[in-house]
Amino acid sequence: MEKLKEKFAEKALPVAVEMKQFLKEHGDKVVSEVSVAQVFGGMKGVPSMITETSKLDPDEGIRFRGYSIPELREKLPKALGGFEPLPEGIFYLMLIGDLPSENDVLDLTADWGRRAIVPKHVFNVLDALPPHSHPMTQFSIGIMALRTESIFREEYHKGMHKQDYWSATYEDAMNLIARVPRIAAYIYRRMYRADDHIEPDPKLDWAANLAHMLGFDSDEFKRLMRLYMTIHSDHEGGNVSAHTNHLVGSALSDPYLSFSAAMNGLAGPLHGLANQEVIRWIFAMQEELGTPRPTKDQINEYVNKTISEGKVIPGYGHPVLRKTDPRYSAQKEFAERYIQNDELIDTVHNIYEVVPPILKSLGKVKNPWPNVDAHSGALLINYGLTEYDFYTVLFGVSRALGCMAQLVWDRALGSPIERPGSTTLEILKKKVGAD
Ligand code: AMX
Repeated sequence: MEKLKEKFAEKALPVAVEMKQFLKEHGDKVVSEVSVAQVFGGMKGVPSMITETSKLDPDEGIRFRGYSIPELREKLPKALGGFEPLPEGIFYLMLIGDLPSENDVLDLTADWGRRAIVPKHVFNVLDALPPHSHPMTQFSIGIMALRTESIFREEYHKGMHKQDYWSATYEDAMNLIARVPRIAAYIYRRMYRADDHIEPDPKLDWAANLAHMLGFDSDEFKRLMRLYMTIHSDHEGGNVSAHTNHLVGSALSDPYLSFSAAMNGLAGPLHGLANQEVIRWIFAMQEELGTPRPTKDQINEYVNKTISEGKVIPGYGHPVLRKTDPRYSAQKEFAERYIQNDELIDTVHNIYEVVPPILKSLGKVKNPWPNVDAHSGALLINYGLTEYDFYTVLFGVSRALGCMAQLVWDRALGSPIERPGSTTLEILKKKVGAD
């Protein structure tokens, strides 16, 4: 068995035993009560699943196995001469629970490199789609086309013992992570670079290879991709994409089915598509105002107009967070370090000063602060990746790290099929004594 897989088994299998014992002893204890508002409000704040990879604090933001984003930017191994963490490191941390060594991430880069070959039929399937299909449609279909390679599906069909589910899931997870950058880059080059495709470079790390296959070979863009892939990878278990991945996986659908479904959730404008919507909204504002650098007063007016038209301000608000998203702050720091005098980035920072007071004044928005998507597009545009309807695919490539680490854990812990209860208005009325 390969080293990482062995390490995972050593870590996860005793946790599965511990969890069973914990359940036996404490299964009937009550951990929370559910209010009527939570039943109607998308189940927010109801603790109802186990996700070990990361935990979201409303005020502090995400912690991956206890480490905040600033801590990870310092502690995770970096590429030679690089400043940003290698996403291989965050995957290792999520999967194993400990910080990786330099060698651990080098091993992962090499392993994913070996697994990265995408079969020809996947490209044929993509080529059969109209070129104007949204990149997320193509991405989801590309992942489904890759399902022919599922080891879990094949082994299940052969009658695999349930104690081996995690092992087959691990193989699928690693193959999927290794292959999605190639699918993403293929979609990009097909749509925007006249089908002029670029082969992976086996000397490059996972994120740098993605940059290379997209056609962006500068060191700075590779740094951006390493940061981007690290910070978008996971946001605990309840967000739409991670939860979909977990839910679909709970039916023992293989990782390709689960992850493709997760990507369909990520493609919604209230979730991952917000990164394209932010840029679309800023461009529409610049066009309407006739300036690439609107003043704060002009932004104020445009924000109010957007709200009065019954639309949301993309990139602002969050179902859990109640402060500025540290993923926003990490990208702001990146911009301040590498990019000076950029009209779009300055506008993003001016929007940050204008939007929160307006959202607060509405009296109903629970979190007026920016989320990860408020900043990411402006950085990509700066480096020439201007085709903003592609942005959610980049988010999706990164999310493969978290979703796959979560799924391997799910199978190791023997997570059962998920089946929350639903109720009716009539039943609820009776329960609370309302006529
Ligand atoms: N602009 C305008 N109104 C907003 C708003 C925003 N950015 N965020 C929330 N509101 C409104 C809601 O639409 C809702 O209005 P309603 O009562 O009239 O329907 C009200 O404020 C209460 O909403 P909430 O409890 O604060 O938010 P939520 O948990 O229901 O939704 C989110 C969270 C992210 C969907 C919402 O803030 C939003 O639509 N933001 C813009 C889209 C966005 O940036 N999404 C990306 C999130 C991060 C990610 O997943 N990538």
